[in-house]
Amino acid sequence: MSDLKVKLTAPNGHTYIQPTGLFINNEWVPSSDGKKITSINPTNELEITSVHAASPSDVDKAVSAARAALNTSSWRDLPASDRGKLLYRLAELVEAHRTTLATIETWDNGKPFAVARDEDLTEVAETLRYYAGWADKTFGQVIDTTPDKFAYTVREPVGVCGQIIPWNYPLSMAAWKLGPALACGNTVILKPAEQTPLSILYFANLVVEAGFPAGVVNIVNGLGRTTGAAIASHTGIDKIAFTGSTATAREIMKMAATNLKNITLETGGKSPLIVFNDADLDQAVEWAHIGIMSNQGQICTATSRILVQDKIYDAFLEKFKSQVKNISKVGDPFEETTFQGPQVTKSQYDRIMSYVRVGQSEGATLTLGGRPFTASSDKKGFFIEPTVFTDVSSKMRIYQEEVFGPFVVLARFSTEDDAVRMANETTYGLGSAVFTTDLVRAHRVARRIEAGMVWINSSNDSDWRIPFGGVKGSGIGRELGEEGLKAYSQVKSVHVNMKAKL
Ligand code: TXE
Repeated sequence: MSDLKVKLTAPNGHTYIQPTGLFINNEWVPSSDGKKITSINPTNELEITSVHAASPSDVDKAVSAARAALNTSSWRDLPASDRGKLLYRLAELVEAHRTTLATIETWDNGKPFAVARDEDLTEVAETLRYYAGWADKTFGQVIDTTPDKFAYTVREPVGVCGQIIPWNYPLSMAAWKLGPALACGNTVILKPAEQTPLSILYFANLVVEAGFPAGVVNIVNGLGRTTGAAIASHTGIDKIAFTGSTATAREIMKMAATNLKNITLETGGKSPLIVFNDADLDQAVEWAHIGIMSNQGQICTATSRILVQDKIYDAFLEKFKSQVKNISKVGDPFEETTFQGPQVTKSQYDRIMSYVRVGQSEGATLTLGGRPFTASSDKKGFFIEPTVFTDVSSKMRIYQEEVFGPFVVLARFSTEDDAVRMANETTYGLGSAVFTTDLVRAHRVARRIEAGMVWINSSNDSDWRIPFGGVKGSGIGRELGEEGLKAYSQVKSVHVNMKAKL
């Protein structure tokens, strides 16, 4: 087998061929400088395999391929309905390869296999299908002005799009970005996160099988500061879509300024979940648990601050603690009953553990967890006990900063105004949740919260048909839904003068 693919057997016994090269122009190629990145299994800390890492000159090649594809008739002149058919076929192939894709995702990322298979992969296929449907439904308007004149608008692709994605939902993040970009006729250079480079390379084979012309989708692994920076600053790229940390988003904005790239950014959050006295307590507890402990707490919209009204605070805390103890089964992600696998990397694990120390030094009460979890006799793997801090105030770092783990803080409030003030006391503005049985209050509070998304009586409900994104330090622009198309097409106005003479 060449250096560009390798036969692997995952811990669940599933054997498959893993591509390891750079995917440029529908071909597998090695990196020009021979550099590679190694992928580690977070469950046992063993190496899975290494993949090629793109140098700036490899990024140049990917940009040339994407630019050429943008201007070839097999893509440029492809009827929009046929673009939709390609996306639809890709969605079907994802379904057909669901087990392999979910296996790779769990092996590389550590998320429970049942979740990868049933939730992530469903989302990938449905997102691609959803945008397949939009491909021939994005068109302009006719605008009448005077009897002699009118104008029409045309929705054109933005061009070559650089897409930089994180490791918490590798395939879903790819689908969120590829779906609207391809539906609108763009070409793409996608950079997966260096922590989870594998599943998207397997997905690339499906792009070829679906029939996408060469150069339309290019996938280049590599480190953020080299490959990512080469994409963000490349003057041959017209748009950057990024999901990741706010700090990196700031760097990307600066680099994207080189040629005034169109940008969309989805960054972190410290989303509040507010529980009022009149809430259905059991429901609030269940959703609060899902909202922070799912996906090992590695969700940008995780409702990581729980604000509970005075009268029910004690009852809520007791029920929440027992929910965490009973439901958050930590362990081998390939076991069907596991709720929480390992954190994705040692550095994320260390970061979360450091926040445990921060919380303690700030005087908050460590009510549950806060320790490494031992999943196997060799004590390997980046496992953490689900962690709950109480007696937290808004001045504390653990109230303000994104931890990105199974780590939640609880605080109490008295009035609705207090709740809204405390919810908004953050530089972030991504998600938020409100639990109440008072319909009027639910909608009133939803409007007052500074966030891109509000869940009434749920948390972290995400759906490909509904716009997703943040305000304040949580990002710029929206993904998913019809709104998500706006980031990937631009409007040209054509003025028509029908008057024969001036
Ligand atoms: O993120 P980075 P990291 C948050 C979360 C997490 C923290 C750090 O709080 O603990 O960020 O995670 C690429 N130019 N989120 O370090 O660095 C990088 O290669 C261009 C929230 O993993 O932002 C990867 O592909 N690209 C988040 C992507 O950016 C660069 C999900 C994300 O990495 C780059 C992940 C550079 N200079 C982390 N530096 C969410 N919103 O869901 C890095 N990258």
